[in-house]
This record gives sequence, structure tokens and C-alpha cells, in this order.
Amino acid sequence: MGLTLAQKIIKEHLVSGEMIPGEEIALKIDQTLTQDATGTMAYLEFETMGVPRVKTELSVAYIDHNTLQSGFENADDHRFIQSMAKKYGLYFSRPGNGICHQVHLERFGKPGKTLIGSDSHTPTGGGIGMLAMGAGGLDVAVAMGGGAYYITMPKMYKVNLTGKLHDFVTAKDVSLEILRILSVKGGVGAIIEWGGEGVKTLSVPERATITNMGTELGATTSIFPSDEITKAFLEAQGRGEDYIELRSDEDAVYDKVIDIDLSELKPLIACPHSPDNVVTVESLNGTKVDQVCIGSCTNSSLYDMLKAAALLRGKTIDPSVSLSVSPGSKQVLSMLADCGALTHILASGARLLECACGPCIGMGFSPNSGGVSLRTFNRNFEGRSGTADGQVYLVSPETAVAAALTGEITDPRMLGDMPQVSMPEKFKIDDSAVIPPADEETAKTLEILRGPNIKPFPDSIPQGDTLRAELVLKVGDNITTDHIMPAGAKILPYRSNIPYLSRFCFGVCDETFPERAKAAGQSIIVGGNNYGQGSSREHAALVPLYLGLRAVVAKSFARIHAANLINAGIMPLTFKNPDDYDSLSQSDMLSIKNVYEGMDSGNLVLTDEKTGKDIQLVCSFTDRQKAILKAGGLLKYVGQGGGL
Ligand code: MIC
Ligand code: SF4
Repeated sequence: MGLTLAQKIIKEHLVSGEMIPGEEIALKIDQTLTQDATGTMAYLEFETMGVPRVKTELSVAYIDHNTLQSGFENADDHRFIQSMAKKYGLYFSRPGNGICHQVHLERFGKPGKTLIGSDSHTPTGGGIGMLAMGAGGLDVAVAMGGGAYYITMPKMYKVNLTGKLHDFVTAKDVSLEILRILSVKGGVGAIIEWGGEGVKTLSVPERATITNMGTELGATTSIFPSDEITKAFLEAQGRGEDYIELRSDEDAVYDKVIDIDLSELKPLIACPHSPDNVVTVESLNGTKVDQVCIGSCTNSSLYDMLKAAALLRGKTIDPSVSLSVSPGSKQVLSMLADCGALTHILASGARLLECACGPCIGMGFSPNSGGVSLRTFNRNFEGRSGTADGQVYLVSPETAVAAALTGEITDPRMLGDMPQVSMPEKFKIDDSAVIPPADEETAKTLEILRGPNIKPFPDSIPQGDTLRAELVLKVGDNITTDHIMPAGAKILPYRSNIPYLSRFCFGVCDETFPERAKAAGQSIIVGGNNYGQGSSREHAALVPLYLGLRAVVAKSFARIHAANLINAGIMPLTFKNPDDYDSLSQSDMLSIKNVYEGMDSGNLVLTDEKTGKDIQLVCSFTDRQKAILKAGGLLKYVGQGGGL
């Protein structure tokens, strides 16, 4: 039986385990990336491990999220990360050099390599045939120290593309179409491979848009073959030597095959507040728009920006709309400037933002009260824009420009003819904003520079044999990490200060949560399906840990968050019978006895002391996960000799 493309890369990197879906496997990791919002914590964790130098082929520390610097906190954290990178052997991408995923694709990614990043959109690298996955900061720290990355062997899904996209229909619309088909939990436990004849019609930036947004499906990752188009892209980046050809075997077997005819797609739009809430743009034609944002790691490539510039050329945006444009990297911005396209963008009335995440994570440019904001981003979770009642829609750059010009949601096909955009033969190569590490001898003499915002991370507690705790919060389906631990300009600077962050935990759902959780001492949260979807931020586990969380009982979990909970020593448990969710009420006292025996058998019993009802739970922990929980989290487990 032949292998899929992802199975081939997994096979080459398999350290332990069997490639049977649902089994735990350990992978050797070739490359890592971090960004600053998760990086400070990841490097503090790395430091605790006592490894003198990173052991990967390449590790890069990016600064792209926390670039507002409204106080000393961000600048201090940047300086800390820069000093860590220099001493421990990492490349440091300076603030302004661009969004980690865009820059990594341009300058560092290699087909056939494994990459983990402390950011959920790391699968962007799948656009050039990498096996690239988002992970918690601690998992990235372990990989930097030479440890393997543990995942559940995924199922293999294939999306078979035929046809060719029409003008004004884009890779973003392909992403939205697959979200419409599969939903935000449809990819959980799977790798999505994109194949078929239609793949040849998609450029690398388009492929990367699709693998980037595959994260919103809950997929472990998404990947495209590495072919002539990948080769041309790498050559244009002056990295032809990094190319290898990679494709699945003819007789590879997939657990699910989805067919999409690119020629049949129309411009699509995801409505508030979920990326899978997808309808056609034309069905919303005429809806008034207040704000439009073009950028983010999903749609900030040179290709996207050139298209936007060509459509804006010679026109002025509607007076009622505010338009922001944030190019994904310094390379993109300087090439836009060199070819004059930047002038068309600016002349249209757009506001140019720096090459960073910016509005995507609520770092400025929040919409007005109740404002309708059309964004080329990948997430529109409630409150993420920084405005509690903002109505965020996700669209392609073409649809974004159409709305900016007309002031209303407008099917971009109404703009007339699509101007032809040609890509340069060679990208402009200037890596001066990437600072290499010091050599090993010099590194020994270097000091790490820390600011007062860095507070110790919370102490995790070994899982005992009995757990008695209050049900402090009961939430519904698809709770995102943005609900659990919101981001945004006011909170993000405190990513290395867990006590301060804890004041905002679950603020979107219930502002009383932090106080109540603290008062309860030990607590349990009950959730619905897909608990913890969205980002890789381990803060969504570390902050609840600080507030006393010991277990989450849910109908199902998102992959990275479940791993982060275990790494923090918190048990993610699922209902055997999802209907039992209904019988539990907030503030019930719950207990679980014989935890160790239950972990071994895979079944635990949760007793609701108020009603006396016994509820069957499933816990399918591997031996390693049990050991981590019993040790009180991954860091302690590693400290006791496990892991690396
Ligand atoms: C996001 O898009 O939600 C983030 C901000 O990039 C996160 C990482 C973080 O919370 O720092 C992610 O996607 O993992
Ligand atoms: Fe940055 Fe937004 Fe991409 Fe997250 S999704 S890495 S915040 S641009």
C-alpha cells in the first residue's frame, strides 16, 4: 500500500510509535519557530531545562505580535528573546521584519522537513510541502532541546482539486469552502492533503493561504505537494537548493476524500463569529461596512498585496470606510515600494500598518462600536478584534477591496475586469533584519537580559489519586482560546506575567470567573464540543492552572489545547455519554476517585455530590501523558529525567 505525502514525512521522522491513526507517535523536529506573544514563556521554559544550545537544524525567534510597545513590557520581552536567541543558537527576526509564517515561508521553510511553532498557524509551511504544526510553547522548548514532538497519528484526508479559479475567486475562498464543508471541528485528528490536477493552478502564496487557514478546521496540519511551482518559488527566493520533489503515492489510501471543482467556486465570506459560518458574498451584497483590513499571515503575501494595489489603483475608498493594509514582511513591503504598487495603495486612502499581526490579534485598529469589519484574516471570534460587539467577517483581498471602494459588502465580480498581476522572477533578498546567533564560545559569556514584567510561571501540581473540586464554569461548544485567555493590545503585553493575566481569564464568558475560581481553590470546568479551539497559546492552560484548575470535562477537545492542558498537569477528560453534560450545573461539587486506576483502564467516574449522579468519563492518556500528569506537568516530568 502506498503512502500519502504526510505519511512519507512522518515515516522519515518517526522516533517512536506506530503509524496507526489514534496511536501516539513521536517525531524528530528539524525546525522550530516562536513568536513573541508565546515566545517569552517558551524561552523561560527552555532555560529551565538547562540545555546549553538548541539542537534543531534551525530555530527562529520572531517578533511580530507584540509590536505596539505602549509601555516597557513588550520592549523588555523583545530584548529578553533577542538575548536568548543570541546565546542559545537561534536566529532572531527583528520587529518589522514581518509575520513569522510569511517570513518563514519566504526565507527558511524547506519541503520534507518537520517544523513546529508556538503559533497555531505554523501549518502555513505546508504550502511548500513541509510537515508544519502548531504546538504549545513548552512542546517547542522541548523540541529545541532535542526532544521529540508527540502527537496522535492523524487520519489522512485528501482534498481533490479540479478546474481553475475564476477571476475574483481566490485561495481564501477555497479555505472558506472547505470550512463550510467540514466545519471548525471537521479536521480534528486529521492531516489535510491537497492534491489533484487543480493544485497545478495554485501558486505557493495561494497554497500557503489554504494551509494557513486549515488550522481553523482543527486539523493537525495541511500540506501541498512539493512540485515545479514550489521549485520556482524557492528559486525566486534564491533558495533553489532547498527544493526536493514530494508527492503522495498513486495508491495512497485516504480516510476521506473531498472533491472541489475550483471553477465552480464563488467569492465567499465567513460571518460573525466563526470561520465556518460561510455564505456567498453576493448573498450579503449591500450590507454597510465600517472598516476593512488587508493583511495577517493568511493574506499578506506580495501576490495578495499586488492584487489589492491593482484594484485600488486610481480609485479612492468610500469616505465611510477605514482601510488598513499590513504587508506580511519587509520583503513584501519593500517590493511593493520598489514597483510603485505601494503608491496606489496609499493614494486610495488606505492606512499603512507595519509588517506585523496588528489588528488580527487586536493590536490596534479595533472597529467602532458594533462596527462591521471585513478582514482578510483567519479568525473572527467574538471580541478578538478588541471591540466587544464588533462584527467581523472574513474575506479575500479582492472582496476586501470591493467593500473598501463601495462602503458595502460587494461581490468583487462587480468591479469589472480583474487587472492582471505578474509576479517577479526574483524576490528581493535582504536578510539584514535576521540576526544570527553568537558562536558557541562567545555565547558562554553572554548574559540574558530580563525586565520586571517577567514573573515566575505557576507551579503545576502532581495529579493525586482523588480529585474533589467545584464546577466553577460550564460553557458550551467551540469555546476558543480567545474566550479562555483573551489577547488584544491591553492584555498581550503581560504574556510573561501570569498573575496579572489571570484577571482577564474567561472575561468574554463570565467576568466573575477569576475571583470565583480563586475562591474555590481547586476547580473543574465543563465544556461542550471542540473545547479550546483556535490558538496554540499555552497561557490558556497556565492561567487557569494558576487559578486552581485541575480538570476540564468536555464533549471533545481541540488538539493543541488538550496537549497544553496535559503539559500544565491539568486533565482533559471527555464524557462517555455526551448527554451527561446536561445534568451538571455550575457550582456543583464534583469528585473523581481512584484516578490512577481509572487512567490505566481509560475510564473514570465523576460523582456529582449535589445530585449523587455518577458520570462515566473517558481518558485515553498514553503512558507518557499519565507520567506527565502524575509528575505535575511536562516541565517537572522533563526535570525528573523524562522527555528529552
Ligand atoms: C492567534 O492567531 O490567535 C495567535 C495570537 O497567533 C495565537 C498565538 C498566541 O496566542 O500568541 C495562535 O494562533 O497560536
Ligand atoms: Fe498573527 Fe493573526 Fe497570524 Fe495569529 S493569525 S499569527 S495573530 S497574523
